[in-house]
Amino acid sequence: MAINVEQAVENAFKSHKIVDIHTHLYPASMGPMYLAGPDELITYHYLKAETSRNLPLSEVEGFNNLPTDQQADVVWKMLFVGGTSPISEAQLGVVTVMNALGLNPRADDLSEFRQLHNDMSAEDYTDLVFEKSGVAKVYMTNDPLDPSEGPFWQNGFDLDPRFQGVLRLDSALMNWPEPVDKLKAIGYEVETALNETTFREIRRYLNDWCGKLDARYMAISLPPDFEYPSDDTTSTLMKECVYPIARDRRIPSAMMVGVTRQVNPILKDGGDSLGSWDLRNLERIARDWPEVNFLMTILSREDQHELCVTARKFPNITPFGCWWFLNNPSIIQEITSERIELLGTSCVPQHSDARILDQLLYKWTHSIRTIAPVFVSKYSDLQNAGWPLTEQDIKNDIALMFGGGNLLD
Ligand code: FIX
Ligand code: ZN
Repeated sequence: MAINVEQAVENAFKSHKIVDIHTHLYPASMGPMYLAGPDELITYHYLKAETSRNLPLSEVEGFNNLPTDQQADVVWKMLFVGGTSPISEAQLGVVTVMNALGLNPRADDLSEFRQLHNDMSAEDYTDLVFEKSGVAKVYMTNDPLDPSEGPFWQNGFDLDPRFQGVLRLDSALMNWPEPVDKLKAIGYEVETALNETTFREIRRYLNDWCGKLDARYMAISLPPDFEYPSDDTTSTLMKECVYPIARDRRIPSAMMVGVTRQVNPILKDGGDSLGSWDLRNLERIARDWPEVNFLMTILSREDQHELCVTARKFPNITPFGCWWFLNNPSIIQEITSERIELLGTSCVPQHSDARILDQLLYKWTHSIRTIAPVFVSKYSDLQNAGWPLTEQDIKNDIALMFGGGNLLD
């Protein structure tokens, strides 16, 4: 008996609570790390970059140095009130969020949004956003060396179980020996030299903090010229420390490759860009470390098909998400199609990369609006090929790919 595939896919997404495996979200109990509400949402660095394109060049630096609330007023005026229609993905996202909260997206200012947010406790706002977004859990981006975040983990705090830990390694490993003082300040006797003492102390740092965070995986973002093997310091530390600990602890090593940091520092957190990565490096990493599950997200659109093929060659590579500049409907559709065609269900189609809690209200509705039709097409092909498809089949697959669970195998 043929099923209504479109309805079945819609039901599967409606009945599944998403596990969002890469975000920069933190619970309200982490104080300044918790970002939510209109002023943070409107000053998301995507929107600041788009506003900067609409300002006179002479005003861009000043705008990017304004206090958040003043910046939000400028963004609102430039991109939503006085400008053309807000049809970029980041602009559309704000409209989706305001609609979900019952707010008027064509308001002249942010007063209504600010009032709604100020009238609610952070805990109630968090409950509202999780309820409306269909998200069950979010994986954080945790850096014990961050001066704002570290004290929370050192002193202890009440962690909302909807927020799960991920050990982020950029500040501990990159641009060596810059991390030496920060690591020594919290008790790891690393040395400037990349010697066995340093390797041993960094492995201790990884073990200690994967434990403290109950880390779902270890993550690092890497530039497009990251090479392996190489005597580059980051590559050496990945080989001597991260991959062995990932193997021994049986947790994934996530690599997010292709980011070129601060190509335009005037834009601050909006100043990063991208470049293509030579995936021969990934072949060598996956071959050398067959027991490590490599969660891979790569920033260049041009590398996506090759990532799928490389994942076919090495079962320990799991592509995840449509990262950053790829998180746009036209590219999400293309990437998801080629992943399903080449990898079936052995991938994690999406993550939100949300930085502000409110973004959960648009990043997933926008993604599922684009991803669901891909699954409708594939399941329709399956049913038309003669497979007696059931609704439960589709529910099981969606739960696997959007549930975080297969990462822990
Ligand atoms: O390295 C990362 O985790 C990136 O996602 C961020 O650095 C970036 O600013 C971002 O949030 C992109 O969406
Ligand atoms: Zn991120």
